[in-house]
Amino acid sequence: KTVSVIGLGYIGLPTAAAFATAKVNVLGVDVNQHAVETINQGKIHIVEPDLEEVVKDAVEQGFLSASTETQAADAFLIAVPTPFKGDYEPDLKYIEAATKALAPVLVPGNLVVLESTSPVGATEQMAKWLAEARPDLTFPQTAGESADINIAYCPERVLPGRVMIELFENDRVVGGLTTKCSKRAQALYNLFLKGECVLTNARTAEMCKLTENSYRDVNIAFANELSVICDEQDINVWELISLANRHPRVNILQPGPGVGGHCIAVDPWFIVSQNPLNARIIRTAREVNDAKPTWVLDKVKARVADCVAETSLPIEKIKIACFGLAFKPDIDDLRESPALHIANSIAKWHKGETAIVEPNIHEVPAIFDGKVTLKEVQAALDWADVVVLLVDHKPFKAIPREQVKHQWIVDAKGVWR
Ligand code: SAJ
Repeated sequence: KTVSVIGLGYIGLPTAAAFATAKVNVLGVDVNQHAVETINQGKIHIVEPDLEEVVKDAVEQGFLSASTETQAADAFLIAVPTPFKGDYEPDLKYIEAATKALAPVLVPGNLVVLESTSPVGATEQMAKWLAEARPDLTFPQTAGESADINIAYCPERVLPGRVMIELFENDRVVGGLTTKCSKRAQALYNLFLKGECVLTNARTAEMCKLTENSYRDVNIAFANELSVICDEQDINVWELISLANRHPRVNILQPGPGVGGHCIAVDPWFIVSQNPLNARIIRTAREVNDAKPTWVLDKVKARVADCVAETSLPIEKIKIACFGLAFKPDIDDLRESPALHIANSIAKWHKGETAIVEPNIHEVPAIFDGKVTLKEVQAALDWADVVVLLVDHKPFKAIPREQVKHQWIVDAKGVWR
């Protein structure tokens, strides 16, 4: 049996590696020549703990190889990006391109599984594209259970940083266009899955993925809204939440500088764009979370103004240190990071010096245009007048509160409260 994984990014590559650990022959396909060459050398082009070892072993043992060309296989998994186009509308162009590249190599008996986060109906659309490209084959939408080709949707739900654990252990939802499609996809994932593979239809599986990330977004928005309310009311929101969470049926998440990453800030819009009138809480949650970085930035400006007023120093002499750039704690991933965005806005706005502290990187990111310096934790604390905590990285949490003697603090994560 051969499985072809189309799209070798944050989801596709770990999934390809997972199949290879089950001694399945995996052909990875990606349009990125560099990624393909890197993988064929047993290396990886993304950052994810424990992935490189698994890819190296899989390539050395001959179970995994990569190519820019789609080739024949028994099953195909599509894990390409689904970005926005225009006004938060999902863009299926990469799914369409992958589908069109795959259509010519399809043979009766093949299974095609879509993994990309998708709006409801995307799997049916993919099946339509395949049927148009291959009128000589039969598909589930017209041939039902007797179709030549089986088609299903199976979203991933792994947490970046824990992918090589969660990929095996999490339960998965599989939604086929027919029952046989679901069962074949289930049998495929069961080759490596330790969690349970639960069956439904394609539309429910698509909505399930969007629902999971919207649920988290709405709950983070609740925490972020509370943080703004508590600031006005002179209440420590972190103390408040820890007290409220002592109620047996209350479990509030943590406020922060905003919501980053590539999923939680994106997927709810897929629901909103398909249901503009009904998705009211989901839309508002997105707006609340998206507004948080500007709120934090305004707090920083206010603290700097206080510092100017109280020290009588000109603003050019005020030194600001921003702690944390990553989109969440203890990772080096800066993509779609509210902390990075806030630090960059501070550096652009501030007339004096700005420093950044990010223990998980070694160079100042290009986005800062040379306007900041990268400092060590203690050096930055000793140097700065105003400190801004944006990410609750472990090394920041380890600093005793007495060491942060600064009078002007903006703490978006409640670490130095
Ligand atoms: N955040 C808060 N407060 C919290 C929790 C998170 O502000 O209490 C922020 C984080 O700092 C970060 C953002 O939310 O900026 C998202 O972080 P996350 O850890 O909640 O999620 P991701 O984006 O790393 O991964 C999510 C996961 N989804 C859910 O937990 C429902 C993961 O399981 C999905 O597979 C992933 O999205 C995805 O790829 O869809």
